[in-house]
Amino acid sequence: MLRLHHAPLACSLASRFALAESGLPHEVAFVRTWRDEHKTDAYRRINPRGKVPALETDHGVITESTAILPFIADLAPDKALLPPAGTFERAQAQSWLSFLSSTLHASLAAAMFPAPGCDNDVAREAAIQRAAAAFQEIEQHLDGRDHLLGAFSVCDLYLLVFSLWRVGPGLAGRLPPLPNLDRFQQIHLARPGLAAMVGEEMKLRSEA
Ligand SMILES: N[C@@H](CCC(=O)N[C@@H](CS)C(=O)NCC(=O)O)C(=O)O
Repeated sequence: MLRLHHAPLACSLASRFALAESGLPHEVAFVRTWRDEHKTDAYRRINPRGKVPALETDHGVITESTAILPFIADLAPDKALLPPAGTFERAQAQSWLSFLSSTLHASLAAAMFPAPGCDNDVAREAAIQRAAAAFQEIEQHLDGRDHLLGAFSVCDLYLLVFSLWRVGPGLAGRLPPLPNLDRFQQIHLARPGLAAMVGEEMKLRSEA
């Protein structure tokens, strides 16, 4: 059985989306980060880094979205959530996952939740500029396209989460217009069940 440890509306939402799209049997364990549940000894036994996502599998725990998303895709080959391993297209998928994680996510996190010592206007503005540049690159790529790759993949689910974050703390109204990304968000949120998950998680977060 797969068990995803996931904080509502966090980056781990991409893994929740991917599990739903895979059709694999799974459970979702919500981690209420606003109650510091990710800092408890019990959670650190699952992921010593105290971060989400963490995916419990029959073989052990996998952390990091860029490992979890391909793992889920490979467990459900009939759903074609990623191109087959060993192909050029798979390397392109890996490239997008890395860019989304190490460039887009990192800059958005620095803008929304600055580390101690970086909570000042200069550092925040620099992070917003880095996020805007990453979004701008994606915006150009999406011109005339509905997907990051040639077809739907977990890369789209990962990008969908960061697209939703655009209205998050410290970011709303600070990014340039991104009409291709708006269209992308609308298309992918319309996939069965995804908008309902976002609604459920917004309710959960409203208790924060
Ligand atoms: N590179 C990791 C990043 C994980 C990460 O930063 N998760 C955030 C939520 S988006 C988290 O757990 N934050 C809690 C904290 O740092 O206290 C991944 O993509 O899985």
